[in-house]
Amino acid sequence: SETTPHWLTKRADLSPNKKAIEFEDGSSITYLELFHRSQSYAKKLAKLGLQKGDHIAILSTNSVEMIQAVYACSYLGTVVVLLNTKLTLNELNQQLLDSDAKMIISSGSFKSKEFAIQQINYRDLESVSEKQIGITLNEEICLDDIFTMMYTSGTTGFPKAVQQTYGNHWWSATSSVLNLGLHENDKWLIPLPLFHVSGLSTMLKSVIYGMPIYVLEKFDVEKVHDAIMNRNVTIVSVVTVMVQRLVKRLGNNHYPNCFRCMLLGGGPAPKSLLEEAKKRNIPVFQSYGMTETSSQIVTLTPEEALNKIGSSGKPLFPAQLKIDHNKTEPNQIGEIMVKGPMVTKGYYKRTETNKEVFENNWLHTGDMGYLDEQGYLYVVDRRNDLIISGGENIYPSEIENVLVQIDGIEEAGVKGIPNEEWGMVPAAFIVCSKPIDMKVINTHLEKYLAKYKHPKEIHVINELPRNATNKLVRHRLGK
Ligand code: S0N
Ligand code: AMP
Ligand code: MG
Ligand code: MG
Ligand code: MG
Repeated sequence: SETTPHWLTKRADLSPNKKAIEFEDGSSITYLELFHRSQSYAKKLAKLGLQKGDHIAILSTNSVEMIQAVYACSYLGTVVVLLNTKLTLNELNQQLLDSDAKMIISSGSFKSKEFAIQQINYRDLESVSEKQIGITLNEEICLDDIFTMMYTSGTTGFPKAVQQTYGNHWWSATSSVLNLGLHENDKWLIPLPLFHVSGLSTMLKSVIYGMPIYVLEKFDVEKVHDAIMNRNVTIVSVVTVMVQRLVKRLGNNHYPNCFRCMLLGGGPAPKSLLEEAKKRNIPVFQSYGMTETSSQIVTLTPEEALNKIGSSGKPLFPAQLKIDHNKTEPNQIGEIMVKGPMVTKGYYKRTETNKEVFENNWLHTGDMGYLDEQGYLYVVDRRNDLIISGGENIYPSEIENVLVQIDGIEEAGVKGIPNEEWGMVPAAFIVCSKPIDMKVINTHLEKYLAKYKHPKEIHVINELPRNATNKLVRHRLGK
């Protein structure tokens, strides 16, 4: 299969002293430093017995150590499993076991947890000796090899790991730059988590483009506002709730002219918000993409960003998009299907699902949309039952399954309801065989579900709406 020189090695050779990453405290590191640190981590991981093909999980908010750990894995040829820091221990253990991870690397704040597999934190790793191991680190990257895995609910069912190859990430980075271009002064801000492809893809762009990134540990409206106003950031990736907070923070002020792109993805955006942004000259570029497409696959062009409000744009240069099989007429709604070298080869260990969602290399996204006369995509609806809250996915059946574990809850149905802050949030409807204390429910939810998945409303009802085949009809809940 096709190989390239290792991206970070190449970049450290081409631009050794160029700034690679800038942090909140004003510190920064160069590509050469990032290269040395990542190679050092790789040797330490090898010393701990990890080797090519092994799966290594990373649980961390954004940090230089996290970035080094990801690149270290690429030097060893180990697959990186990126874990969402908001998940409970139970959810994390499910993913650790499902992903066949051999070890979990975390920041210190996640140390005391009882993980199902061996854990090491950055501090421990620092103290491992990297001497006398006699391993050779990868000098090349094999584009077909799996680099990362991230859990997402996909079109149906429970979280499953999307496998992203080096080639997927490579094509994602190059596709993006063919659309947005690369300006000499570009600096891309990452307020999004590196455990999502939204954040990770920007981290990879830094090395592939030779473009500095400014990395926040986590989103903070003041810090993002300050970065755009005062730190010469030219591009930032965001989800809708962040645009809302930023627009509010901006007030009647204006962003500097060098700020050229607010790349919006990860979910729908209300038209009123996009219009508000346009009025204030905020260069919001709406995009459409998913974990399965290794970030944006459809994006508005710089020329159209403020003229095609509501549209997500056209497929990026190497990508194709169609609506269903036979919806060739414009403005007809159908399922969005995508194809291209940034699209995943499939979910880890989900042979059956993979057969269902791929058709001749076209991916069924589960999202509904249409193309206008000029071929611009409009996404009209989320895939069946999926709730996107503040850019995080919530799958109703996951919550339903946790609720029915509670003694006295016989049946549960969950659906998304609109929410001004988060877009959509889950509401639960339960059928009980005895009175239940809300405290009991909350304690149970705390243990098994990340906070953002907790239903914002819980209604006790007599029976769940079902169809003729006894299947739960979620959209009829509460009606
Ligand atoms: C929006 C974020 C930052 C909100 O978190 P915040 O403000 O830090 O909250 P906390 O202080 O941690 O908690 C306060 C309370 O709020 C609850 N809460 C937190 N998050 C959520 C949520 N999402 N929904 C509902 N509630 C939430 C907490 O539980 C807490 O509650 P209380 O007070 O009761 O204890 C954070 O959610 C965030 O970072 N979201 C974004 C995640 C993300 O990156 N999503 C994108 C995933 N998709 C992709 O990666 C594919 C698309 C893509 O690649 C892309 C996406 C965007 C932009 C560009 C691209 C691209 O193509 O490159
Ligand atoms: P994720 O599942 O976290 O990878 O997020 C991808 C999902 O977010 C997609 O499958 C869509 O359901 C949703 N999404 C992404 N972009 C848009 C958009 N422009 N409009 C509406 N929904 C979107
Ligand atoms: Mg998904
Ligand atoms: Mg947070
Ligand atoms: Mg999402």
